[in-house]
Amino acid sequence: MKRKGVILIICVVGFCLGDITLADDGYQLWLKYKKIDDPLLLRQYQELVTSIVLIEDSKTRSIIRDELKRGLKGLLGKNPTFTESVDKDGAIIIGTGNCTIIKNLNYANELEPLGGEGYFIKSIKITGSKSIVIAANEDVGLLYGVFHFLRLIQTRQPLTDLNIASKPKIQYRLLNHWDNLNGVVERGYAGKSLWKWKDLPGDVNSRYADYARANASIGINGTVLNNVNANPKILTADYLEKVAKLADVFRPYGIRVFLSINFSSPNKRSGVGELNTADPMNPEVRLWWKNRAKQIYELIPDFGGFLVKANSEGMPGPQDYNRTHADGANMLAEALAPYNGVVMWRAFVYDEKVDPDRAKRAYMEFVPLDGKFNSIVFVQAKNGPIDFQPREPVQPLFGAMPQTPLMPELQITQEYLGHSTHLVYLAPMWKEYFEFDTYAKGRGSSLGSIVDGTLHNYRMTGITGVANTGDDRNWCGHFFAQANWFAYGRLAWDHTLSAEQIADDWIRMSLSADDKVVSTAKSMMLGSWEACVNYMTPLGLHHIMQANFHYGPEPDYEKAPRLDWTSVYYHRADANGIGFDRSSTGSNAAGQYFSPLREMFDDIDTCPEKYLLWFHHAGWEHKMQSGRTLWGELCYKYYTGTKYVEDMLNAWQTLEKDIDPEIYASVKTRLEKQKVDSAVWRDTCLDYFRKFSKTPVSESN
Ligand code: BDP
Repeated sequence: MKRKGVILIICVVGFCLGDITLADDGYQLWLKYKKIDDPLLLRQYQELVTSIVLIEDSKTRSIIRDELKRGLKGLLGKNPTFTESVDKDGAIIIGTGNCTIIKNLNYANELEPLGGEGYFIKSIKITGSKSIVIAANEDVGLLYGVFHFLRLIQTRQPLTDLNIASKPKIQYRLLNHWDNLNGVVERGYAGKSLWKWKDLPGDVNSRYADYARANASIGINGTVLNNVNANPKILTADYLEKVAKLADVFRPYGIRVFLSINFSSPNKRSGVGELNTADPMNPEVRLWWKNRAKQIYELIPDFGGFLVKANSEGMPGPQDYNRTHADGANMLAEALAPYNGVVMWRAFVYDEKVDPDRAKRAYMEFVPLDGKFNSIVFVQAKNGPIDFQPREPVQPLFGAMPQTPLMPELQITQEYLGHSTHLVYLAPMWKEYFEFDTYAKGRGSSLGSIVDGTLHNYRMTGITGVANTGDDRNWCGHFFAQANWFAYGRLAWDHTLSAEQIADDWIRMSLSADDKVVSTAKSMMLGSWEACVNYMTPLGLHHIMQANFHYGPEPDYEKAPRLDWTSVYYHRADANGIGFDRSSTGSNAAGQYFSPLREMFDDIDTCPEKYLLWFHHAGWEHKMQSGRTLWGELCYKYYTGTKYVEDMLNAWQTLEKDIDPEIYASVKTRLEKQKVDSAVWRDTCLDYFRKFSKTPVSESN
């Protein structure tokens, strides 16, 4: 009896003492601040960081102070001391140009080009003491600088000879939440909405601040709270009061709130307005929007603006009144103009009447409107011409609207990439888009240079990502999906960062800094997108997804006869071959690109194979660069994709002893499912296409 008691006590103590033994539920994302386990490095850091000089006179600075306390206590195992003067080595001096110490250091010239959000981090000597200065023009720049500084320690970077200056390449770096007011997240795979509308404005969930903090740590500065398929109710007084509460929480983190609006809100049929129309040319409608804007800004002085899905997938819009997208957007711009808000008008339109080829429609509707939008209107276009497919060529609108700031919409939530079940690291995909050369002004006209405004000198710049967050404890469902949120923020700040660098940082911050773990997890992540393309839609195939659900494959038109635009419409497999002819002999979507891209895509022999079946209906015997036939290559790609998933699972299993057990187990379960489901993808597609190719599936070559 006695012995049993002793054993029990030891177990309890063991559980309580070691953070290591407590499972990691993923809530802390990449802000875990686990103690540096290399004693030598720990000592070096402890010597270089002894005290903090920070005058605290704003909410943002209190946040900075708390973050430093939490970060340094965690990483270095010691509470930093806060002081007002520098008298020994190891002071971290944090301040804007107005702070006396920074002023005395004569940094005005260096601060000036950093703008409101930029910062620098420098190693300096003050009166003989080794110090580090984090300086910025605004408090929010300090917050970003402090997160960068903590990241240096989290990722085990040297803290000597620092000379870092950073500012965002893109001005508006937003998340779009496709969250409905009833709590259901459209295309959400991580639980319900984070916004507890029923409880607001009275009950302000502590998670709101955690959300803002996570975003600030990666430089996201705005959030559209509600679904683009907008419920008009969001503009009622009740909801605006709730929105204002969220805005109050987010403000000190540098995050502005935006709303998706329903274009017919002024119409009484929407249940919100009192008019008989929503025609953008009607003076009463225009006044309605102006009054609503005034009401919003009274509650939320820094409100960011409106996002609009109009005349798309059944949503109302100006075309209902024979007006153009520009008419609609400009009316809203007129209402927001007095207040420093913007309109983000989506170009996700694909009206069948415009052209039989869906891929061409947005370009055809929007290019003629270039130059017709008010100066505070963004046109927000998805990265590809169809719809967040595993791989698409860039939407040809980019480059073709030099007078209109185009804002790309990326999708962080994996609607078409295996939901939150598949491990798919999206940074390599986004990099492919940013680096895609549109040739809009000759060679070197990358998408990145359009988005950051350098190519066309845009008057404002922006980017958005459809969020993958929900109220699951770990925010994103799949642990690795957190990496996509992280990567989106980092790339929105600086699209020239490499996918590898971002993965490296994320793993060290979120999982482990152990070399083996870092290299194994990184190699899993880096090839995971290409693998997903291969087992879902290789060689330019697209949209062969189960109708609506968009998870599994659905290549057979017979199974989805209601939807004339799915499946067969896209893959067009027949006895001769497979693929959508978008060359000059077909829909000529290739003709929407700039030369020499259009010629390159148009010619089956020069079209990059990754886009082959996007632009061409290629024969089953078509010779591929590998020497295989198209059919052989298709089989090869599908098998390569599924093989990669098996390899990921095996690689993950080698980490069992090195990482947190809860993360290990949850990822393993998902990888096992991904293995099964990717094989279903492969087999369903190959079985189906085999009916046309009339050639057996070959696994080996
Ligand atoms: C599609 C989604 C749908 C969205 C739509 C959009 O399936 O849920 O409402 O895009 O972006 O990809 O408006």
